[in-house]
Amino acid sequence: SDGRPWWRDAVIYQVYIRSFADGDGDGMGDIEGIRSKLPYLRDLGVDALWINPWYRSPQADAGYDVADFRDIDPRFGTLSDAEKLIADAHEHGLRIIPDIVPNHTSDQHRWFREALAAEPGSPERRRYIFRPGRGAGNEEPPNNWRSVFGGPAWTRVADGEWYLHLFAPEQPDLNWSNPEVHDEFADVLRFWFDRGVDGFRIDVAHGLAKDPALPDLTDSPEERLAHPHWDRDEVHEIYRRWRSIADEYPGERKFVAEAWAPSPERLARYLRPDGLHTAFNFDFLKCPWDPERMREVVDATTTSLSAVGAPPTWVLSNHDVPRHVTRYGRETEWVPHDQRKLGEDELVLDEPDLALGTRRARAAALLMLALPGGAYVYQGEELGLPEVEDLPEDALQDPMWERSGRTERGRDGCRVPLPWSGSHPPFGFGPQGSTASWLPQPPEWRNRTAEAQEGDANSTLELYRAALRLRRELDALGEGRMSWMDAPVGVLAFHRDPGFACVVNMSAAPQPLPAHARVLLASDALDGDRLPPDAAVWLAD
Ligand code: TEU
Repeated sequence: SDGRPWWRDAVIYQVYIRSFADGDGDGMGDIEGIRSKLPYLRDLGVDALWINPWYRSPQADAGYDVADFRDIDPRFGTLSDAEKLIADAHEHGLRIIPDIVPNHTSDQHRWFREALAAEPGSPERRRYIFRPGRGAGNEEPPNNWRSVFGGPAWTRVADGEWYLHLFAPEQPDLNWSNPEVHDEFADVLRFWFDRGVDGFRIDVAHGLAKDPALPDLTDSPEERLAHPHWDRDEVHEIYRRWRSIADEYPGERKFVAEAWAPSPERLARYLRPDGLHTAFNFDFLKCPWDPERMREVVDATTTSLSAVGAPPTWVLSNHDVPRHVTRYGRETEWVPHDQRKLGEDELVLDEPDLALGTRRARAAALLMLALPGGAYVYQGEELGLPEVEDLPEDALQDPMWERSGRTERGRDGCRVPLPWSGSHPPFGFGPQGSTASWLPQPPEWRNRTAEAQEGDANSTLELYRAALRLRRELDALGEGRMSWMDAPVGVLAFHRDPGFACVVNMSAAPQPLPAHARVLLASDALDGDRLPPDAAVWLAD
């Protein structure tokens, strides 16, 4: 590399800790499991691991309800296990980026227990957002805000006050107009930077600031850009302080924001030399398999982010959305449940064509890894895993299932424990002899284990390995300039300097490849010298 910061084009692998690998046989992944797979991750060729919340937590929302930001949940290990993992990962050339959850705590956090025990108006209550209710006897919530998981965003406590929770009632929102909250998180960041972490993924980065007047939501067009609790101006002040803390440390520590911004321009506001380094590009994730829209997303992303000097990122899946093998195998476009228009509450889903979805997912991997900037790989996407859509109802654990009144099955289908080896569940998820896995795995995953794919040149695992190897070798795939090439309708083709091209065929017919180009890697067998539909190639040109 030419001395540019590592995070500008890093490939970051998302470890959903409870479903990655189970070191102690309790059916839930843990730090020891991650440690045992470091050679696998190094051989895959990623640069860093983002690890979902590992803090002490009652697990009401799979760890996004944090009871102690300075300790590890006993289900996952101990603080010294985490320190050992950070050191071992660094030995393997892998950086570690834990999740941080600043929008809310667990209702079991010391602060919230103190708030409940204290008087209305007390300093303990002012760490959260407590308000009297409406109506003569306080019996109505203070406003009409809704929880992302369904139901009102307010819960009433014994003395009649209500507290705000944009997510589950077990996740009370912190009050970011209180300086004590700022100081606490500054200290938590230092706690982990001192222990060697290379950055943080910031949960709900767009949600921390609330309009102090707590006005009702009106669904008016103005509200989109001046929303009472999403993407408000005040959040940027918070991240300026966080950036200055990160910059106190050597080694380019970095932040990635989980911010669902209404436009790429609004997303760019998080990304400044004195703000955050990167943010997930959810426009790319949400884009259906459509060449015009895909090209628009790539253009809008690169234009608005280069205007602020930030690298784009590309992400296809994570632990909150249906896996993209399944999304791309459907006619119906996937829309996040809280972004559906009124009356569209329930998506009517067609049966996915998983063979089609798999071909597209492989092509999408080559597209994503050839674009300028950084990329995220969600655990299991390198194995080509589809969404598990037939989990039995009594196995579902996502709070969204109950909170939505059982209308949203929730996010468990993308969180099923990984299949590593063997011919039947739990597919080597735990240690020798263990039969436990916190969600059941489909028996047909026997063909998708890491073991079954290793060494099979046609497997998705080997496609990812080959792509990541080339990405490290080719200068063009760092910050090499990108330019679109002329291409037939339905084909995305772009050049990266020097001497590299990527062609993605999103049309229904086989397409000729540019003359004189040498194929470096293909997501599918070529049809003579033509690129079949739903396939992509990397070329030396
Ligand atoms: O997700 C945030 C989240 O779900 C919303 O902010 C977002 O608006 C919506 O999904 C998009 O339509 C994060 C975590 O990734 C998730 O797992 C947690 O449940 C949630 O925060 C609460 O901490």
